[in-house]
Amino acid sequence: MSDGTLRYDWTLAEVEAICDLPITELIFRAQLAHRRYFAADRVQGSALLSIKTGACPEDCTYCPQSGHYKTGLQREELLDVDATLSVARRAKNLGATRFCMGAAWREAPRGEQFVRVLAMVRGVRDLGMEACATLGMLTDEQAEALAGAGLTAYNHNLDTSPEFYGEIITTRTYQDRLDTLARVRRAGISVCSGGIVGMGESKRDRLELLRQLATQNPHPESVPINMLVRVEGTPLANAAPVDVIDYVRLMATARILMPASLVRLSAGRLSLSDEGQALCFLAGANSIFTGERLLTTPNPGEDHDNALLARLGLRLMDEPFNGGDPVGERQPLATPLA
Ligand code: SAM
Ligand code: DTB
Ligand code: SF4
Repeated sequence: MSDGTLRYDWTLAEVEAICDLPITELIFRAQLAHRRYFAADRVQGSALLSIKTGACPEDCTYCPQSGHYKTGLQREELLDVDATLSVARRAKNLGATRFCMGAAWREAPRGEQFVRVLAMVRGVRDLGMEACATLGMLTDEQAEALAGAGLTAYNHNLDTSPEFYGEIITTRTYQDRLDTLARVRRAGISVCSGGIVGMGESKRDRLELLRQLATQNPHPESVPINMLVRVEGTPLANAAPVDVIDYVRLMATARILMPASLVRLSAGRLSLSDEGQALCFLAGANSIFTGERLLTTPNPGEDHDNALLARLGLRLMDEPFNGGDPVGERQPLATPLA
């Protein structure tokens, strides 16, 4: 089925067959794949900051920052560079090696605001951290400018399957997302792209999302699997909770399909028990968002996470992954198993 060799030609039937394996076999295979590319006791700490908050023109039904819904969120214009870098510095001191700046834009702006974001990127890199940004759609020129400023990765999620996408967002298309991802890749920036579960999508939609990601060549270097954070005022405020075992199966499937990528246990950890999170790590998840806030919603925070990692005998990575280089060498292999 897969021994951790990189493949880009997965069929949906193959993806389904992996996801449906007996859980013991599924986790075992995910572990084999994981250990070919990563140290199994290490998890990357990645910190998030919303650098521009709310009033977004897009209508993503999951998102508290969409201007289409009344979520009571305090809007905020683009932060200044110093404020951003002081948050990055604090995050670094608390163990994060990656800093992701998120903005509630449909597309990255032009002019002074974009220049300010470039300065933020340079500043984060100067701190010795990986710099990630998620600013909406990009032009080729913007992608090249971000690459020139040293941006390590660009986050742009496909969110779900092409078939379900129109149920979630009507103000842009799946193809728009793929086009921006292609621009990011062409500019030599590493790709962070994943999705959300818990929006009313079917199992097939979830697996098709993974297939979309895993048939890109190269694979996205980073794959965040968010569990929907249900926010009052959004159309998905009352969506049904996600079955934790289904979520774990998805993590393991992502790990097997894209063995060399960071699979991120991302938004939604407050809905998971410590045991649920432990299962996600067993399934091959190897990153968490650190700190008490995601972009606009709460996250477990340092004290809880330190206790959890200690209980599990896991440690945060202490070096930027890839040495912070866009698409450089992968982290040295953990002890090969076979
Ligand atoms: N506006 C840019 C965009 O959409 O690409 C960047 C910021 S946007 C908040 C980044 C990602 O956060 C979205 O693609 C979505 O996958 C995720 N996200 C937003 N709201 C979420 C929620 N309530 N629960 C889980 N993930 C969420
Ligand atoms: C991603 O996939 N998850 C992060 C990051 N990329 C930017 C964002 C999660 C946002 C959760 C809702 C919020 O806090 O606003
Ligand atoms: Fe805007 Fe991004 Fe939220 Fe969609 S997910 S409403 S594009 S901030």
